[in-house]
Amino acid sequence: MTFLGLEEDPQKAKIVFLPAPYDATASYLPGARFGPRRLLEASPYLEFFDEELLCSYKDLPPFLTLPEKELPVAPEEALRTLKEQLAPHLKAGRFPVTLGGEHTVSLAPIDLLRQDYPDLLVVQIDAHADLRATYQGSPLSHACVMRRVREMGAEVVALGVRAISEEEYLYAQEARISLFWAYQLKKELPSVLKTLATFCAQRPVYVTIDLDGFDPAEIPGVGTPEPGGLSWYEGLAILKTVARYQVVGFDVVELLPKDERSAFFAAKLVYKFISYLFCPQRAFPGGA
Ligand SMILES: [Mn+2]
Repeated sequence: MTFLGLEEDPQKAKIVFLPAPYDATASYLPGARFGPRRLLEASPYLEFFDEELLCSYKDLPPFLTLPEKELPVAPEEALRTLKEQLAPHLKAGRFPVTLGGEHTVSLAPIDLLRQDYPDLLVVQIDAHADLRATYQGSPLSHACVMRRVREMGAEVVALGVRAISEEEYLYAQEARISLFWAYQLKKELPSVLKTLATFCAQRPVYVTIDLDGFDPAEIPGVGTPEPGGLSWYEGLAILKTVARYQVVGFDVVELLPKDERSAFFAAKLVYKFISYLFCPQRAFPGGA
C-alpha cells in the first residue's frame, strides 16, 4: 500500500512515509493503530490536482511508503522499532512523514532528527498540551509526549490547545512553552500566525499534527474529541505559514478511523502540507 496508490521507486524517493500503527497507551478510545492503514487506503481517492497551488504529485519529489510493521506493546520498544525503520532513510536525506498511531510515536522521528538538528523547534497542533510528567503510570504515553520532547531540549510551540491540566499549565510556564489556545486562534489568527512565523524563522522546524487539534465536527475520528477545535482552513493557514520556513519533517497522529471522512481528511491534510512544502509553484493565493 502506497500514499496516493502510486508506483514508487525507492532509489529516487525524497519523501518517506512511515506508518506507525501504535495505540497501546490510548486512554479514552483505542483504535489509532488502524490509522495509518486507513489513511493510506483513502489517499488514492484524493483529487491529485491542487486547485490552490495548481500542482499535483507529479510536481513533487518522489514518495516512498514504508511497509507497516507490527509494533511491540512496550512504548520504548515500539519507538526503537520505528527509529530503526526510519533511520536509514534520514541518512539518505529523505524527508520523513510519520503516520500515526497515537501521539507517542512522534518521539521516534523527533529523537532522530534532533541528532542532525539540535536546535529543532517543534510546532504542535493539538487539543491537548500532552505535557504530563507521567500518565497512567507511564512516562511514554500520548499524554506526556510533548514533555518528553521538551526534555530532549527542543523548543515547543503548541497551537489549538483547549484541554490542559493545572500541572501541565504550570510546567508549560516553567519550561517556557508557547501555548496558543484554540480560542485565541479563533479570535486573532493573523496575529498568532505572525508570532508563529518569528519562531519558525529562527531554527529548523518539525511539525506534529495531532488531528484532535481540529474540530471534531470536521474530523470525528480521533481518540479524544474535544469541542471547539480548528477548522480545516485555520489549520491550513498554520501549515502555510510554517511551510515558508525550514521544515525538516512532520507527522499526522491520532487518527481513529471509525468513519470514512476522518481518514479522507487526514490523507488530504498530509497531501496539502507536502504540497505547501514542496510544490515549486507555491503560489499561496489568498496570502499566507
Ligand atoms: Mn496529542
